[in-house]
Amino acid sequence: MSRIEVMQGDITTLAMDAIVNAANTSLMGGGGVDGAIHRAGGPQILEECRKIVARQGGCPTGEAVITTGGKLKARYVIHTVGPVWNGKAKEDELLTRAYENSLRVAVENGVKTVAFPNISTGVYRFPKERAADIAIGTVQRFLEHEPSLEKVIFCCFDAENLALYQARLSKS
Ligand code: AR6
Repeated sequence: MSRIEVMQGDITTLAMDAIVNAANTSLMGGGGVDGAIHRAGGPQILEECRKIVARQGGCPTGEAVITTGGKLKARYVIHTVGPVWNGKAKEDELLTRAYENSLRVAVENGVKTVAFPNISTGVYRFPKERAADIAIGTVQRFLEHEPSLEKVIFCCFDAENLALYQARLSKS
């Protein structure tokens, strides 16, 4: 059975070991899924983000950091920063690294189940098809050599992303 699943819904409601946040380099919150996670998880998440910022000065694009899930059902939030789409080749690489580093941080913290939003496909305008190919390919490659991860869910918010993920995952 595949360890990868796709669903449509609000990632803040999921009872996973960790959910991933599509944050920005400041780690100080924002709109979209970032705003939803901080609202639902409460101030403890921002408090931990502030400590990370004090320690390392934010989170560079393509990197990932972890905090408590606060009031969420998820135990942890893994904050990653996807690239802003400008049509340059390095943005594919940065999106790949955002997924890889989120998975690496998950494994380092004993996470067995993790849900991803469709990173960079909102405000950051990364083309959805291209982002879906990168997200699925990166997670599949990572899982090949990482048996400790039991489940990875792509939590799509919009119907367009859901259809793209379903089409790709039904073929693989
Ligand atoms: N659950 C799951 N997915 C969601 C939710 C939700 N509750 N809300 C939105 N999405 P975006 P980005 C989807 O814009 O493009 C923030 O201001 C949304 O439909 O949240 O990486 C940050 O602070 C889209 O498919 O993130 C950054 O400044 C996906 O989540 C900036 O936006 C990502 O859209 C990051 O931009």
